[in-house]
Amino acid sequence: MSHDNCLFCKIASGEIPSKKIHEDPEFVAFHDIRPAAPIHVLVIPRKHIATLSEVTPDDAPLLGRMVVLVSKLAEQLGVAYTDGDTGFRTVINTGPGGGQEVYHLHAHLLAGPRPWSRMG
Ligand code: DGP
Repeated sequence: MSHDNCLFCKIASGEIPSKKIHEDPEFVAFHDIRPAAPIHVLVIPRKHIATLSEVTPDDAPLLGRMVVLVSKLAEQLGVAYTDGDTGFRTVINTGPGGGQEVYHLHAHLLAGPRPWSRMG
């Protein structure tokens, strides 16, 4: 499950510290160390999947639950879309062409008053 020398596997296992806001048997969510927005959380599966380009149909239920978790966390953080100007952005960078830096699948959850420094 865990890949040697994968930063986010080590964060998921607790070997490397992070500011976690959620943990369950399948997923971990923690604050991005280099926030691009007032709220910037990363949601990762514990399963090591390097990029979105290598997911298979077998991963569909896991990815579905991951997106539902992003929505639930947005609600907990007080940024769910209800009405007016509320809401958040979800980003999955894939490969060098997509600006991916860490090769363990992760969804960025970004929110808060603009302007944002990156991804904006
Ligand atoms: P991406 O470019 O999509 O691969 O985003 C990787 C993000 O991971 C980037 O926004 C910075 C964040 N990051 C990198 N190293 C660490 C770390 O050690 N801890 C935490 N919390 N975030 C990290």
